[in-house]
Amino acid sequence: LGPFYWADALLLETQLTEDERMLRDAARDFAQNVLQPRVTQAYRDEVAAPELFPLMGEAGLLGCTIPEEYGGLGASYVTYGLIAREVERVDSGYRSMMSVQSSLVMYPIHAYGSEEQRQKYLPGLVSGELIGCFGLTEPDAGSDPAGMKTTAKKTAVGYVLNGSKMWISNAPFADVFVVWAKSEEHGGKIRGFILEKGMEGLSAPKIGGKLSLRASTTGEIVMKDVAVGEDALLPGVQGLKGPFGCLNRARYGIAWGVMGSAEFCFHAARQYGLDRKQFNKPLAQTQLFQRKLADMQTEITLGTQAALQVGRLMDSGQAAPEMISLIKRNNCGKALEIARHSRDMHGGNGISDEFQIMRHMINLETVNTYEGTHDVHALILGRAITGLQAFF
Ligand code: TGC
Ligand code: FAD
Repeated sequence: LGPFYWADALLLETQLTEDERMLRDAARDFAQNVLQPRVTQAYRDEVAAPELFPLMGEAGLLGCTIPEEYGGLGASYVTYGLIAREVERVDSGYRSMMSVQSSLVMYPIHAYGSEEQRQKYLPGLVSGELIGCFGLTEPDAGSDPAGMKTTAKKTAVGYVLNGSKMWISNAPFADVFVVWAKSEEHGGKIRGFILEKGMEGLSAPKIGGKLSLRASTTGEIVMKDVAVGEDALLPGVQGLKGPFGCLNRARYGIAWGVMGSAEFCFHAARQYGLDRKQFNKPLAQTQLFQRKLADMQTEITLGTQAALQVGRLMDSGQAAPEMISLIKRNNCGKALEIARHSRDMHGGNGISDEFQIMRHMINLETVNTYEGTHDVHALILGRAITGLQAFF
């Protein structure tokens, strides 16, 4: 029998290809050298950081699965997941900026867009010269996006959009807005449109007062008679399967990303327990502490293995949306639990931003909610298990 590595209990490392490890290492270097030094202050001050996009682009973090002809790396979904894990090891908000750009903006333009739309937007989005956002959620339509009120009306030369979107990552500084609306022309079916910053009637005010995900900027999208040409319509999809096709990719990335946050919290709790003595012995030498560490290690090991398996299935075209619900839900829930335990294990220091645990913990509250809440994913799985939908 071989040795046991506490930080890689089932030897995930040996299951990755050389290319995957190389791109993962590059992402780790970028995350640790560029993102980590700025995150504490950025979080305190709720700093908007559009300048990070070109840096992420240069480091190959944006749209890595997009084919090379549009500037991407043509990398695997496993690579995309590994990158998300490295970025979220620093902060969920930075991963959010990256995954919205990659899965929610570039993916639909590539999968559903015309060749002109691909040529026009993808290279700039890959390099980070353009910043994108994705507008699905509305003030009165969150878990139930079919209830959206945003409309697109046909005109002689294109469409006019009216409505508002809520809780939209990157919106206040976005150049490209992928927005979903009910199209009258298509019998009220949901269609995707690409809007651009500066269009008359389009604004994206920032949402202030967030106590979570403060290093990522969130806004509304307000559309008042925004007139666009025919070329703004994403021609390749109609219905909710359009936005859900994007969400499949982003949710999968989140399942990896939150494991990065959880690993940060686990490693920090272990080190803190080894360094700090109470009752004349290291905290890590107590049974309660060790049990918590064992639980953390177990959940992270199972969560990353499951994410890797779903990634391999995505790369071979065999992944089902329910598999993604399973890992998004479970990994978010477990990461949140791990962060809460780690916070507790750090005692009073656990509430200080210097130790970073509480920032991860509060971020994970958002990650557990967006892209389908923990309970909504339970209902998606429940429907698949029983054949009965329990949403309404
Ligand atoms: P339902 O009847 O289930 O489906 C309607 C149509 O959509 C198709 N579909 C899917 N297609 C591909 N992938 C999936 N995962 C799909 N799920 C459903 C389905 O086949 C059907 O197609 P068709 O052709 O028959 O019309 O729809 P429903 O209205 O009953 O929906 C139920 C529910 C709860 C599953 C769904 O609405 C849901 O997932 N709600 C959660 C909403 C959500 O995740 N919002 C995310 C907003 S974006 C975001 O949070 C970004 S944060 C990013 C960041 O900052 O990192
Ligand atoms: P609701 O749908 O009102 O849910 C409230 C509670 O009710 C939840 O606990 C939920 O699980 C529960 N619930 C809902 N339906 C049921 C049911 N049928 N049975 C039992 N319980 C139910 N959206 C975008 O489109 N683009 C973005 O870029 C984006 N970024 C975000 C960034 C941040 C920081 C946040 C906080 C959100 C973001 N979102 C974005 C929105 C996010 O996807 C929604 O918040 C999420 O889908 C939940 O919707 P809601 O907030 O309206 O909650």
